[in-house]
Amino acid sequence: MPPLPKSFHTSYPDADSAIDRRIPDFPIAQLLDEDVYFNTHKPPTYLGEIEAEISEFIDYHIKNTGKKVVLVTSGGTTVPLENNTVRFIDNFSAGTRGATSAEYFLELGYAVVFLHREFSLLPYSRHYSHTTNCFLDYMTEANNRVEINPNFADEMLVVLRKYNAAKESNSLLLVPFTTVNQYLYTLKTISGVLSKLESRALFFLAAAVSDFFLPHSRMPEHKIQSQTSGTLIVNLEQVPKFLSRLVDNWAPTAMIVSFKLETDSLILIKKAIGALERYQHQLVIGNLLQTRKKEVVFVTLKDENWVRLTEEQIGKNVEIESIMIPKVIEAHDQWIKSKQNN
Ligand code: 9Z3
Repeated sequence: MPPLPKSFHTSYPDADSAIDRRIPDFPIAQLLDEDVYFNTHKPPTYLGEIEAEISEFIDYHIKNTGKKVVLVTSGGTTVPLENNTVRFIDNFSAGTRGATSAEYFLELGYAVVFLHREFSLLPYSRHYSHTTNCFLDYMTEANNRVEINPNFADEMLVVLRKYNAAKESNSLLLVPFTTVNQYLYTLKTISGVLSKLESRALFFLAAAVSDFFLPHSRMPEHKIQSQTSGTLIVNLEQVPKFLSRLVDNWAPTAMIVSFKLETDSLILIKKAIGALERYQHQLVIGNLLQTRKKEVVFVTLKDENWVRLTEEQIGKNVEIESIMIPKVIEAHDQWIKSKQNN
């Protein structure tokens, strides 16, 4: 696995551009909102670097392994309120769904581009990085040397072997984002490269993406001062619906799976069907915030299928992604076949 690009961090605000009055104001909803968005928001400065990495990764797999490739998106996007960002709005997601799913895709033979919120959970390291333990709790001292605590060693060996297999086969590429702007530009760029694989590309969009954002033209350069206004009223715009661009233009022959997150069980299926009708993609996986680790629902325009862990599976710490991902792969294989028959 190549290391994270070292020359930048997505969590640092872009102080150079501050407020730039040459960028036209963000107009209220109109046709082709996505194009307006890209015309009025600058790409992250490191985008070219990421594009080169992804192209190299995809070309490697086209030439050497013939693996199917999945883009897994993971974690929440931020919406900065200031250009030199002190305050921002965040979306809920620890990155568990994405990081866990990536591991099962890798195990089942996919190459994985992991587009994730920087510092959220990562495949393999997730087993150790965000637990309540300090990482030193996994160590012990024996004969003046540091060793792995025997209580964790067996499980760690299993994880280590899978991690090494992914690394040695160059099957995992980590790509970070922090803000919704970085996410959207990077998604667009990756889609362009992945579209080369046509139906053998799969999009698994588990990231929790902001629905609202503060257009660049209205963003103050410096920290908002509390003395001046007393109250803070923030007027946000809707993030344009990028899924339709992805389905229609960026990667029109890839299979696209999106997630629908709700907290009210009464509207989950309706919202999932609404998304399928609107974007015409292949599959929506619905989940409720409260039960997302125990049950999800696969929704297509033909049917809905619940995947639920049994009490016994929950007791044995079975991860729901170990059941979900083989089903997604089955659907992807059918998608590939249907495209070959066309
Ligand atoms: C999800 O629904 C993910 O499964 C979760 C995973 C964010 C719930 P965790 O990272 O949580 O395991 O803690 N992701 C999609 C959320 C989302 O923003 N969906 C949009 C929507 O529901 C469509 S892109 O409208």
